[in-house]
Amino acid sequence: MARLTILEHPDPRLRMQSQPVLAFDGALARLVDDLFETLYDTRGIGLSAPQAGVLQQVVVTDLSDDASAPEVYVNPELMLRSGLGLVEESCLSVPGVVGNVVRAARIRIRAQDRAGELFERDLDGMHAVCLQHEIDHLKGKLFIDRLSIFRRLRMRAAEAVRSRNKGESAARRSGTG
Ligand code: GNR
Ligand code: NI
Repeated sequence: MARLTILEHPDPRLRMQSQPVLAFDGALARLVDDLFETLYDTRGIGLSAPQAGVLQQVVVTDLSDDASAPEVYVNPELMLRSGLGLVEESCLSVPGVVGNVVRAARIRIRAQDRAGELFERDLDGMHAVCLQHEIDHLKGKLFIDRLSIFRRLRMRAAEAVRSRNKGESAARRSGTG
């Protein structure tokens, strides 16, 4: 097993569409194991393959606090959604940012397990939030895209200041400032 490096925003790979898994082979088993090792290492509740730079539709979750509830979702699809809820989210690929996101309160997921067996599962609470967040990753979407327009404008302003400061200190170092 190996701990994978998690890509961080604004890495362009986080914006790409992940491809369906076609082969349920040893390579997939290794990827799933590595995603779990990385998930437990970072103490997250869910992790998607594209966050590790692997553009395949693979998600792992564990919402227990003692690593006792590992779940694998290969090629997950949202079948039903109902209700709405507002939950504060964070993302391993967007360190230092938290924000409230509106999500469906209850969902039905259809997915395959690591052996390729198809299953359906109804989820609610944090489980439902987590799966919606991970399926977004498979589509190149991040939770910051779902924050309020006010919040996103404020983040963009802060990012502009940061990159300007970075440019100024680089210019100072190179003597062109
Ligand atoms: O660890 C995580 N916590 C979390 C909290 C609220 C909503 C979603 C999440 S998922 C996140 C890990 C992550 O970034 N998965 O993609
Ligand atoms: Ni995330």
